[in-house]
Amino acid sequence: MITPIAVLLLALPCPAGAQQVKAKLDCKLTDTDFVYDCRIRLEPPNAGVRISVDADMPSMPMAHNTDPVQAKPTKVPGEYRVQLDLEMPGEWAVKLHLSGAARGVLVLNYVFPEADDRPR
Ligand SMILES: [Cu+2]
Repeated sequence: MITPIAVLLLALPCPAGAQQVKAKLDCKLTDTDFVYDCRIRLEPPNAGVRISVDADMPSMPMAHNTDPVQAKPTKVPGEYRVQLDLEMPGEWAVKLHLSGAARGVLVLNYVFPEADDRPR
């Protein structure tokens, strides 16, 4: 069982509406090993936010380097989908680079399940 983790936005230099943005992440393994379908939920569901996603492993600094992927907004306000192609399961630090209506970087530590945990 994977528990989504929410972490505060690190830097929001916005004097007018210094608002905290949080994110939840929920990922499922696809039929392809190490490829995960992820859902991101922003709270509050701010319109006009773009999210670019990359990830690395805290336990293996510099060992991995994923290319940034743009998350796609769904019809649900504040919800985005992104497919992450990781090189191994385990704990990754997923970085959400926010731009547009909210700016900053959210870092979410998330444990990605192994293929054995795939529902059948
Ligand atoms: Cu690794």
